[in-house]
Amino acid sequence: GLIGSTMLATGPAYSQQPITSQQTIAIIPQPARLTAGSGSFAITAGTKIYVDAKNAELNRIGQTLSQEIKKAAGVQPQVVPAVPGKRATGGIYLTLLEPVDTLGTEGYKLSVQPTQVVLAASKPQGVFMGMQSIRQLLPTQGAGATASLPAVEIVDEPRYEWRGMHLDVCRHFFSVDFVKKYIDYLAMHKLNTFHWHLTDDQGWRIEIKKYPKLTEIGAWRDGSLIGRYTNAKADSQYDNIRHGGFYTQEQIKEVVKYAQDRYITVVPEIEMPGHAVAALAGYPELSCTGGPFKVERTWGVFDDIFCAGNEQTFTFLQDVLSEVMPLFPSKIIHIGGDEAPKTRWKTCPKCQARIKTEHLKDEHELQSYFVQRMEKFVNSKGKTIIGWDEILEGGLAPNAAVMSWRGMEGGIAAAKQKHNVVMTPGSHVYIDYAQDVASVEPLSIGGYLPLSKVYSFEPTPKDLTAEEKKYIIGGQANLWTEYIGTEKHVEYMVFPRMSALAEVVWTPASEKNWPSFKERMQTQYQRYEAMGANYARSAFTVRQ
Ligand code: TNX
Repeated sequence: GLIGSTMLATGPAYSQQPITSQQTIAIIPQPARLTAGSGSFAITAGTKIYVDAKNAELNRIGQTLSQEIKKAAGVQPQVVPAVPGKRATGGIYLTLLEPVDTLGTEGYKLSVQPTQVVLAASKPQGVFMGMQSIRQLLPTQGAGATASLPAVEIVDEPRYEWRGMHLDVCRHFFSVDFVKKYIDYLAMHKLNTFHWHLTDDQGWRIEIKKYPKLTEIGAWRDGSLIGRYTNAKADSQYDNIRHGGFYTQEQIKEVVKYAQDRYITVVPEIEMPGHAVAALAGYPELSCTGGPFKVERTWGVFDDIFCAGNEQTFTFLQDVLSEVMPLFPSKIIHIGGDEAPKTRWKTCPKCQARIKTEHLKDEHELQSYFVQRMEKFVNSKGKTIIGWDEILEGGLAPNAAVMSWRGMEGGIAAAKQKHNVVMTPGSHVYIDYAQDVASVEPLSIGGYLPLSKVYSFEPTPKDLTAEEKKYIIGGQANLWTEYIGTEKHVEYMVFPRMSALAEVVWTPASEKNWPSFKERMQTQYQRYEAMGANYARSAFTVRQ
């Protein structure tokens, strides 16, 4: 049934190993290559962080490391320019490799010896990733004067280029400060893509100057549904508490800059043609019926979507994207595409006329026409699109990437058609699902998704050819927030599953090891505690 994990029930018993220096090394995600050394590097009041002179990025990374050391060790190392060709004993060196190494954009080498620490990479991104590993070598609680780093040699690089976490800020709104905190969480897990779900039926969350009603009207709803997942509309089922909020373009820029400083790409999602009721509440003329509409107070899939027969729809969406795209340096823009019922299009004269004039077979091809038109526009601005796997129906737009959420099948089909794919199957990485039996967990959607199942996720399907496998660019976990209205609840849902995801998308498959992960998680929990982050203690519960 839903609860029961054969992996947990029949997996090898993990025997306690004797305590060695190796055991104090608990890095998540597990690095590609790691060899424990002997002894340790002592952090003292005199410890300095040396960075390549005049490299602003390395200097910034050095400052971050210095603050992290302060938290763990009580002393705050000074960040100073390195003298070329000279390495002082007792120094922590952050440096770029010359000539550029084979480690790629995000790879790094870290050598911790009793005499010095050297973190080297081809790019500052790599140094940033390595810095996250150094953070995890530090004691989890303030160890004061005795703080040290265990000796270790690491050569590391990520398995996938897209290592994503999604956050739905539409079903419930979350503040700029919390979004930044979420980005910090991604960074410490060496994740590099933040998928920001900005528009949906229950709220439009991004300021668009040309269409002020999107946020004046679309960002607010009169109440939320209390109780189980249902489309029931009885007034008594709503809390009648006005809920909402949105981000100004200035705030969006601030978040994007914050993420950029942490080498995280923010991918905005603007949903079309479905999940559009909040937009239609402000601009009902973009629907097939003309409305009127209210921002939805409940969850689910709604029949009223953008009208594909109406030229105004395309003008509107192009205008919206024209304001959105300059805010996000990301080369890729998410255009949604999921769960768009064809009910209205079937009876809409303009949509039917469009099907005729464009020689389309049916409404699925009409959605494909819709997406292809939007793709052309996005491509003309030098960017590309990604959409949920429904965009395969009726024919994939020529340059579109696919986010496969209804299992892996959509992703497999897209890879075979030579389109890039991000795997986010509900079965393994929908972290809005419960971490234990429903009776002991907060109300949620979707069933049981234990940590072991997230950990067992394999983004690249085995039955693809080597050539097809190249199109699987990564994996992502999604957090939909129908039932998640507080920051603490978001943290509860993402932790510890974010750690499992990190290991899925960063660590080579050969180095993944569930018993080792479980043991390293004991230290990771202490880090969560030190950060004040909420997490599900139920996550390791074994159910059979
Ligand atoms: C399906 S995943 C949706 C979301 C819901 C989610 C709940 C996807 C592309 N669409 O609108 O929030 O299920 O798990």
